[in-house]
Amino acid sequence: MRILLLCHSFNSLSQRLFTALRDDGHTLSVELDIADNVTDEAIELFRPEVLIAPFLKRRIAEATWRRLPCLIVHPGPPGDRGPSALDWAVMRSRAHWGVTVLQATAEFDAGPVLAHAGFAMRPGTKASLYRREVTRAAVGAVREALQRLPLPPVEAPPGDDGWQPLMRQADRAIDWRRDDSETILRHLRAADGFPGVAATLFGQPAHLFDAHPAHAATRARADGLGQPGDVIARRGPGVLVRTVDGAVWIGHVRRAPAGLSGPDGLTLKLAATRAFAAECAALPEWPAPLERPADGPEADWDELRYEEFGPAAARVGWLEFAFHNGAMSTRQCERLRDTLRTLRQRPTKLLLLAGGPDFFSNGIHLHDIEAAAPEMGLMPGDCSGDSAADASWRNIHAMDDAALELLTLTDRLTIAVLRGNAGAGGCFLALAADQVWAHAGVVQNPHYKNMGNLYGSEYWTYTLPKRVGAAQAKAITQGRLPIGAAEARRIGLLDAVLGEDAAELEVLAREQALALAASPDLAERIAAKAEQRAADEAAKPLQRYRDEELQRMHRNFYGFDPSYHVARHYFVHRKPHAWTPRHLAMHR
Ligand code: COA
Ligand code: THG
Repeated sequence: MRILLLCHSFNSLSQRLFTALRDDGHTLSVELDIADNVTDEAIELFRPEVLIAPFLKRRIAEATWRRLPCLIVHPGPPGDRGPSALDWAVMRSRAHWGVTVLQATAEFDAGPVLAHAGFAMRPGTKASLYRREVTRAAVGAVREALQRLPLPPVEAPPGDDGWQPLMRQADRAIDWRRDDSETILRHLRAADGFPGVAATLFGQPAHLFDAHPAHAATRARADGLGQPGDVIARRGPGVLVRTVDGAVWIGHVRRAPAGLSGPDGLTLKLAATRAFAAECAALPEWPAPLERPADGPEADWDELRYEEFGPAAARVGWLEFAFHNGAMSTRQCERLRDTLRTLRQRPTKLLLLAGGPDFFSNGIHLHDIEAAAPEMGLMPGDCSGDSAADASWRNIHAMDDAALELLTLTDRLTIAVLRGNAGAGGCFLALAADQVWAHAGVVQNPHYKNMGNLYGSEYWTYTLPKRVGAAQAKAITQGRLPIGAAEARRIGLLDAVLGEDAAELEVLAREQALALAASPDLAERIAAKAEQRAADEAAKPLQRYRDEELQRMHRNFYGFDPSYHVARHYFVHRKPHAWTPRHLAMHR
């Protein structure tokens, strides 16, 4: 079928559907929801048989939904309607939730239901549930809905939720003096990644994000310190806030209204320890041990976590780096690099790099970089050559240093395990490992050009052509399109697709890693890897790849063309697109 995706932005769900439906053999094109006449024009040009709206905030015009079937993907079960579906589900601690594919009619989300799929809820953030459970269910439901076309709509179980209004900050409010940790966590999870919960921190207004429970040891240590609402310690990006019954970690905040403010009057989302740097200076650092279990009494929250398993002769290391939104600031890159250095001492045969549960990595931290730019006036390009360029330069070097640790770890095998999506530099960080494994739902964007024509770094000019060949490397980087797991496997960007989601992948990756670490030819494989690396180094040193890439990046950051600075500004402030990028609007 010819399918037009109409979306507010080409977000993760839209990208997943785009890759899945193309895999199924459909012909896809994308139009961003800019104006009704632009949508009309897209329909004229592309002549789709069906329009799918995976992520749409505006009403589809009557002339459009009368002209062709328009399928709305709603992140709620049949009968549920409204713009804050998942927020309410998390807030109300619903045990099960779902996704509905319905036909657009005059009333929001009230049209005939074509398909729906359910899932068990998990104590994660709204954004995490959206990227994992909702997205997986949506792919299934959309496929089912397409098979039903042009049949009459299916019978759906009558929903009892009905219309739910837009959730307001008043609905999200927390009271440090009254609410227990569970309530605070629930409210913050329902508001994460957007819009956060308006509250106070250090007695100052801020929107809070990225909350995590304090585990047993931390709670014991916090006992008796400060009053509910007081910040008592710091760790990584986050601060520890006392609650009436313990404490919670707050990883990220948007301060208001002082400092650099975006169009919505709030500052950028930054690590709490950065946004409140002055206030945090006096706080004690309460580190968590790097090596610790994921759950149980010894579990604890931090960005990095390491564990080992397997017999002494076939030991496997598992390193997680759960950086919020997969964005890696200079500080985070340095922490990863230092951790990789210490792990060289471990007697492992295999090191698995498991990234975060929602994202593997999205490369350099664009919000952190933007925060280095002075307040920008009418000309966003004015900031080229200022401290945002310096911050970018430092971040790229730190990212390269982390990739280099992997590339030069030649006395064991390394495997990137993609539990979530990867973008830009994050994809090439994965390619610095010997193998890349992912589950079927992982979408990668292994290119840089969408961010103001960045040239790219992370030794991609070494790793990408080596893996996929020069022609395919060119097609990927010029094409700028998201690549699903199946296609990535076909073209050699992935070595294995294990399981349907992150949970299945985690189990299968551990099994396969143990088998690989115990395989009789492992020593041979490691020797071959070291030899290959030495031969590659002799042919062209890694430093030269790095220098050549950085020469181009220097031009992107400091040169005459401000495209990168403009694109970054638009990205971090979520400014709406004025037109659909041409690599997506294929009909144009
Ligand atoms: N730096 C800072 N923040 C980033 C980021 C980065 N590199 N990549 C993603 N994010 C943030 C987004 O701002 C957004 O923030 P929010 O929680 O406030 O909403 C969140 O992560 C999710 O991003 P979003 O674009 O909504 O997710 P998605 O899954 O729909 O799309 C990408 C994923 C990778 C296509 C998109 O995030 C992207 O283009 N990222 C930039 C990649 C890049 O150019 N990196 C720099 C070059 S190395
Ligand atoms: N029929 C038609 N068009 C549609 C839908 C439909 N467009 C997309 C829409 N479904 C997806 N669902 C919703 C449901 C409610 C709202 C938006 C999208 C909504 N919006 C508020 C408004 O427009 O005033 C504002 C919400 C906000 O600010 O985020 O209530 O079924 N034809």
